[in-house]
Amino acid sequence: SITLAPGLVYHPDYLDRPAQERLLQALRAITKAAPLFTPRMPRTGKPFSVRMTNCGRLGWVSDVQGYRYQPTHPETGEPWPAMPDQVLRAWEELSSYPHPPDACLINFYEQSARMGMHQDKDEEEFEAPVVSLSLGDTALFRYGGLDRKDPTKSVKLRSGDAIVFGGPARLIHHGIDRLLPGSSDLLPQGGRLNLTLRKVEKPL
Ligand code: MD3
Ligand code: FE
Repeated sequence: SITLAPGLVYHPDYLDRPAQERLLQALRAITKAAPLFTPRMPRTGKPFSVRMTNCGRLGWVSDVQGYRYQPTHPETGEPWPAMPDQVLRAWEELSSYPHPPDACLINFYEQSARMGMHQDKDEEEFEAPVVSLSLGDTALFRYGGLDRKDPTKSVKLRSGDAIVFGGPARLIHHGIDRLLPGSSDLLPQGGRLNLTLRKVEKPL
């Protein structure tokens, strides 16, 4: 693994190809039970270009009312599917955090999708890191500092890569500038899936 900044640890090729294929199969079952939805910006209702779903006890959603974690899918009203064992094992191996994650947000990027620079601060427990797993096309990931104006760096996130943001990196600004089309043959139709594993609530 490579430490890119204090608290920011990059694990290139964390999942080998068979592990990526197993995770993709698990995600197909999850999106069947909990279909991808199009989140909307608070107040304006402007749609995100990324579609999302979740697994685990809590899921992140965004609509005109705001950002929040909730136990049910915003369109079906059903509880989120369970987190696959493979995902729980990745958290145990990468997080150095002594409790299981509450939430796994699954982001799906089509070729033209982007995610603007933001901080992840809808959680209560900032002592837990966020663990990200990437599948499919390579993404150009940008990260900066705690201040929106801090200088930024870019790293390519490839299929099978993991990246962990903890400690002093937990609240940095970050986003996805673009995908590199045709960079992976994992997804038959192209595009990218990203999983972010989080502890949302303070442990008892
Ligand atoms: C840095 N997702 O879901 S993953 C997000 O590729 C999100 O879909 C991007 O940003 C994606 O909120 C980036 C890498 C990542 C995830 C969480 C972080 C970087 C982070 C939390 C804190 C700091
Ligand atoms: Fe984020």
